[in-house]
Amino acid sequence: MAIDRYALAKEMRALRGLARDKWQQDPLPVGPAATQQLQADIDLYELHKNIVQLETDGYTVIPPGKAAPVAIIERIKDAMLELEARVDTGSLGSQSGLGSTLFHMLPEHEVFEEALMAGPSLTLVTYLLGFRAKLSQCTGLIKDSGAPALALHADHSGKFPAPWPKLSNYSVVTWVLTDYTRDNGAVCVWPGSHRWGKPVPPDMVMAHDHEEVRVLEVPAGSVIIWHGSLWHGAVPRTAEGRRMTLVLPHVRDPVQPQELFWASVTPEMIERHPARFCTLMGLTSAGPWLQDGPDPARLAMGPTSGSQFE
Ligand SMILES: O=C(O)CCC(=O)C(=O)O
Ligand SMILES: [Fe+2]
Repeated sequence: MAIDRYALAKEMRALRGLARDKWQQDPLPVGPAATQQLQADIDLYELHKNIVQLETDGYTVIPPGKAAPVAIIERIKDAMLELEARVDTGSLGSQSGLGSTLFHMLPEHEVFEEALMAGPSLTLVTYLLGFRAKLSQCTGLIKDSGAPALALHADHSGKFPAPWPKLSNYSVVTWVLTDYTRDNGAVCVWPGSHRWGKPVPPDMVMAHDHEEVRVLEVPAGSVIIWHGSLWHGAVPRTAEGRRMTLVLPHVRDPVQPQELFWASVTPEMIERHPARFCTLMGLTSAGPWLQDGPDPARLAMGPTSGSQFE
């Protein structure tokens, strides 16, 4: 049976109405005001070195305790393990390079909202994708001992045709939940590759040992963020035990997110966060729409001046 499009439009209108009310108290900036607000946030959280590293290397790491108190890490892990026990991840295969994968976790536990809204990481999302960035996935990765390498790739691959523009359109925020070492199957990156604007050539996808590839040996609690054109992957997990990771990819305003957050967000979730949460959920973007078409009030919330930080 088809989805009732009139009922769906009505439900979306109600949620978007809540988003519009939030926004009226606390609108997101456009034009020079967006740049000024971003600069103020970078100063507030002392992220200047991270911004330089995003420009030069295409990725950066926020140390444990800076994005959120370290206690959040155990709470995220507990929520993921509880979900893993409840959800069937078997078909996805824990022996793939991504590990067993828990999709669309946001509505399952409030701790994921806390991670999403952490000021320092969200500021780096703004730097890469603008204030109107939307959450694209809230996904958990669990890799067991013996998990193979994840092939080198850029996250823009398979989404946007190359040559890719200078700006990122898709950026992953990675919450490292267990220590990353080479034996533990850490993420690895090719610093500076984000400037080439092209996919990893087929003969390089398993070049994890190339001298330019850097294994990110960082402790649990670190938060990594990268530009969508950055070449990265993961080395195999040879150590005992499990590697756990929360990945929060984000997209720019006009890009379609991979997970349907507008379909699972609740009025209670909207109520407990600032207006920006509604934008992350896709509730202030012009689309998607049904027979009701784009609401002019929502069009007015969109990016207007062409600034990369809107
Ligand atoms: O944590 C990993 O193994 C890398 C996952 C990845 O490539 C990504 O999140 O874009
Ligand atoms: Fe990736």
